[in-house]
Amino acid sequence: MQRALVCADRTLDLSVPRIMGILNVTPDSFFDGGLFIAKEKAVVQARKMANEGADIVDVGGESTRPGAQPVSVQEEMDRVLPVIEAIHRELPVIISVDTSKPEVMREAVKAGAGMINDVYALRLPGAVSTVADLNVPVCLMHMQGEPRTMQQNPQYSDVIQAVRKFLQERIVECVNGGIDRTQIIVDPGFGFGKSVQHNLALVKNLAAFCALELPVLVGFSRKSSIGAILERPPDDRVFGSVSLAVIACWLGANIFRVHDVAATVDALKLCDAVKNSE
Ligand code: 8Y7
Repeated sequence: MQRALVCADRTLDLSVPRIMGILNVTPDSFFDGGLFIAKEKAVVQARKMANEGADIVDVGGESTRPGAQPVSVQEEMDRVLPVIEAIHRELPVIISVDTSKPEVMREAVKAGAGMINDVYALRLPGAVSTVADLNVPVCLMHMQGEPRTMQQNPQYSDVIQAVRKFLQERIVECVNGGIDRTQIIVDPGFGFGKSVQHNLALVKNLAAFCALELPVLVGFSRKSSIGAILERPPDDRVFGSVSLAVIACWLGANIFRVHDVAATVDALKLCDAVKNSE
C-alpha cells in the first residue's frame, strides 16, 4: 500500500493511523444533527477536532441515516460550501466532502476540499469521471441497498466475500474511468445494509480488505451495532467506539471516521506503538 495520499494542496502521510473527524451540517443526523448548522459553529467544532488531533474533517450536508430525507444539489451546496471555505482558510486539516453528487464534489474541491467520501462508491451518473477530473483521493464505501431501506433485514450468503467483490468491482470501474489507483481508499461500510453479526464479521475479517492493498477507512463511531451490544444510547457509545477503532487499527485499518477525536487519538497512538514494538 502507498504511504501517502495527495489531497490537492495538502498531503496525508499514512505511516501512522489517521483520524477523520465527523462534521455534519445537516438538520437531521442521528447524533449531532442540527448542532452545527451555522457556519461559525461548524468552524468551532472543526477547530476543536483539529486541536484534538484530527487529520481530516469530513463535512457532510446530507444525512445517510436510515429513513433520512434526500436534499437537492443546491441545498447541499448551501450547507457545505461556506463551511469548507472557512475551514480551508482557517485550519491546516484536510477537508473531505461526504457526498454522492458530482456537482457537489466539483464545487467542494473548488472551495478547498481535498478528498471525496462517497457512501455510494461513485455509482451516481457522472461521479467517476468527475473524480477522475478532480484528481483527489476518494473513499469507496460498500452499501447494500439504499439508506431508506438498507436496514430492513439485510442478508448475505457470505458478507466478507460480497463486500470484497463489490469493492474490487468498484476499483476496476474507477480505474477504467480514469481514476488513479493510488487515489482510492476502501471502506466496508459498517452499518450500511448490515446486521450486528455482519458488522462484527467485517471487523474480525478486516484483513480481507487490507489485502486489496489500498488504504482502508473504517467508520463505526456510535453506530447502532455498538448500541445493540452495549445496550446504550448514542451519547454513551464512546468507549465502545474507541474499542472497535483499536481492534481495526490492530488489524491494519488506516483512517478512522469518528465523532470522538481526543479519545480515539490516544487509543490509536498506543495501539500503533504496540504494533511497532519488537
Ligand atoms: C460512514 C460514512 C457515514 C462510514 C464512510 C454515521 C458518511 C453514518 N458512515 N462514510 N458516512 N464510512 N466512508 O453513523 O462508515 O456516521 S454516515
